[in-house]
Amino acid sequence: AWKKFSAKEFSSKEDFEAEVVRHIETTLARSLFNCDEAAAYGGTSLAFRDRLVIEWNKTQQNQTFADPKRVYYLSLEFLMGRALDNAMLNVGMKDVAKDGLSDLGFRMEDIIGQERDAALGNGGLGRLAACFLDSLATLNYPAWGYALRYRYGIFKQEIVDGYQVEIPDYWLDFNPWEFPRHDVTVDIQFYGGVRKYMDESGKQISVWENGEIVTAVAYDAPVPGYGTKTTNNLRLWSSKASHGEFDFTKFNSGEYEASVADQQRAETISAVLYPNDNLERGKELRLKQQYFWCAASLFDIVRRFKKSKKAWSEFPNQVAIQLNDTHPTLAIPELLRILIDLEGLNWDDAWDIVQKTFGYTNHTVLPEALEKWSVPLIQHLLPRHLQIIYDINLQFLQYVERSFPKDRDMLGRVSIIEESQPKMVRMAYLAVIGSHKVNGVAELHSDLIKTTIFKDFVKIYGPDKFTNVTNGITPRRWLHQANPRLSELIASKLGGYDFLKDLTLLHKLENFVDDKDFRKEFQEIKYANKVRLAKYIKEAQGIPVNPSGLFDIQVKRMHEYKRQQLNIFGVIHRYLELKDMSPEDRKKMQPRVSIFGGKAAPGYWMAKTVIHLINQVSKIVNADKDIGDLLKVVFLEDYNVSKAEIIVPASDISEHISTAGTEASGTSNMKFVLNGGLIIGTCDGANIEITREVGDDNIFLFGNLAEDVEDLRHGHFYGGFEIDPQLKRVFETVRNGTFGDAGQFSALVNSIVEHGDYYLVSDDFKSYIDTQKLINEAYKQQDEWLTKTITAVARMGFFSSDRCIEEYANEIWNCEPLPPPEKN
Ligand code: DL6
Repeated sequence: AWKKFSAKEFSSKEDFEAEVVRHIETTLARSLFNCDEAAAYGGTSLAFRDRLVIEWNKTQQNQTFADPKRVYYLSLEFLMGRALDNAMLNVGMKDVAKDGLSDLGFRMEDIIGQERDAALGNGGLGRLAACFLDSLATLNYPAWGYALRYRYGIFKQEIVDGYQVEIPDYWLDFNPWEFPRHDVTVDIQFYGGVRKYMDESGKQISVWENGEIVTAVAYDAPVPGYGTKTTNNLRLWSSKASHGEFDFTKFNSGEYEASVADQQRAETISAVLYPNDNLERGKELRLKQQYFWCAASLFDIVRRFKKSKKAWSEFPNQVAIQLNDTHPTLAIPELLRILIDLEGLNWDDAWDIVQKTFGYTNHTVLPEALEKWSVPLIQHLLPRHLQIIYDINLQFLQYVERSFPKDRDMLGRVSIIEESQPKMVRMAYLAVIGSHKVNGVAELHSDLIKTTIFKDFVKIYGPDKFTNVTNGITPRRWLHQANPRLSELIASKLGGYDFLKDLTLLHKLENFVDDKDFRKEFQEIKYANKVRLAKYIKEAQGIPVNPSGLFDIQVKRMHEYKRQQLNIFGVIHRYLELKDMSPEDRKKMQPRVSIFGGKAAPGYWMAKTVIHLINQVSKIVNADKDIGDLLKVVFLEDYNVSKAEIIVPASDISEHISTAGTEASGTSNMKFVLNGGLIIGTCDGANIEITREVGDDNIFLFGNLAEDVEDLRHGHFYGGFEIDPQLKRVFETVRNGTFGDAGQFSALVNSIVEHGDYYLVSDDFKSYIDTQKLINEAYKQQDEWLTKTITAVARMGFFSSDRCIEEYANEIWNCEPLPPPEKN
């Protein structure tokens, strides 16, 4: 039996079918006579899961024996999407499963479509974490992810009368991919007070006591690598009351509600993902989530380290912890607390260990996204941690004072504590001070953090503490899984699928740019992907779109800095132009389908107004008989990872049009180009490096540069400014009610006309619509367009998340892969 299960593969489709049937009948207790797609999904998942579990156990065993340096990726968000397709791809038996399911009377796509997305994230930051897990396993790094097991992930978006409505996403009804570890629990303390005393040796001891205890329970999910048996672990913490289910004393005295109140309060901690992207709201429950997750994860990491019986000084040689943004920054004072209060180390030794252990990734320079927590709140919730934060600050400021005796203002500027009312803890500063490396996520962004938010810290620590790791994406999900035909075509030309493990091999595709058969097939695949999306749009949204039109796609979180408003104003401008034309002139125009998708944070009113405007424009334009196929506008409901897998391969152009200097990197820009679409974009984030790689002939850049943004904003306020005349006309149309009640959109227009146009929509408008015209013309030259897209795909090798992980491993974590033993 061991032999049979030691392979990651099914030997035949019959084997697979037998496993599926066994699981349906026994594990799921379903009769084969009423076996529906949900049951077939269950059976298929469990059959593949069995294979993963064997390798997962072996990987963990192998890592325990070898005891290498491990990487721990602390991220409050992992936007994993669906697991079954990924598992089939990595186990490598998708074809066998397809045939087997067909014998059983099911289509593979339908079965894959049964799975709920694991949507434990908001956007780019969470999806990046998921890509990193895939690369860490594929490259055999001993690595774990740690996060929270939210009962509700990001909400489901419905559009009702053009408005966004949020529906809770309870995704855990049936989740075969997680394993509860009821034996792996950690008690986490909140509130209480700190008692200090001197021990016999005169050493000061701090005891944090009399707090409220909540228990963290581990849930594990396997993370399989591609083309390797390494299967890593994602550990999610769930909260529950420490004293069991409910309070019997209260229950027996008839206080039924009170008897379960504690339990509910405890469970609330891991109940729901905060649905804000690039925005922090400072809610107590969010801080509780952060500490709960950091403390449970650190306890787990320390427990594992202590099993090795190594000296504490070895800790940073065994453990690298990456802070994905500032959300896990409390891990810094928590590790100090463990080392000093619980393990008895002195401050200097503990601090040395902490700094060597942590690395911090910054993902934004937007002021509204930089985390600050009020001192009174931390004092109340985590009294010992506040003391430790003050101690860190004291040591740090003394160091700064010694190093820069003449710059007294610097102390106020760099202090972890902001002297506001109430005082605030600046989490990004704490993260910089407590880590040995700080990285940004694209070149421009990494430069910007050094000259803006962390300028003083570069002076203090020197430039070497700051580095760049440009983001990447996993080609397994974002090429092979999302676009299997393109992946197959590439494999046929490059002699196999090695490019999925070394994406730089794509460069060899340039040899086929002029190959007639290759070109034809490449073009056919794009068309087929557009047909697939058109079908989806018809089914989901009821809008018929012509797949021969230019598909222009902007899918991402709704945010003013991402400028979906610029896009929709551009669409209105195009609509007005078409209306102005004679029917003959119209015939010469390039048909276009403008596709939008993305969620707005529930409390972000302006972003919701943009969604509403897009839907109103869609209603009017799509019904206009003069326009027909020349312009269709679609807002795709509930954009998520699995929908992205259908949308991304179908673009001709995708929009990455943030105000320069605001989008740290972007990662969907990479996905679209890798799938044979071109970009219209600003000189922002990773667009700049994409341009460098693909060549400026193969991307459409427009707009002002980051270095000019401050002056332009200043000019708006002090010099006044003229709104672009073509944009003015767009505004008049919005104001005259063409797209419904003008009052609803007045704030949107006024934010530009009257309130300083912070995001430079007017400044960039002309350049944007001129570039869109260029695109129309370029698209008509289908042959040249095809050359551009093929060339761009061939040059995208740099943007694999495998490359990122190698850079993190070499420059930040200082750790090595641990390949699975040859014979196991
Ligand atoms: O690094 C991943 C991703 C970038 O690609 C996006 O450009 C950036 O906006 C996003 N940042 C955040 C920051 N949120 N917080 N906190 O989501 O990171």
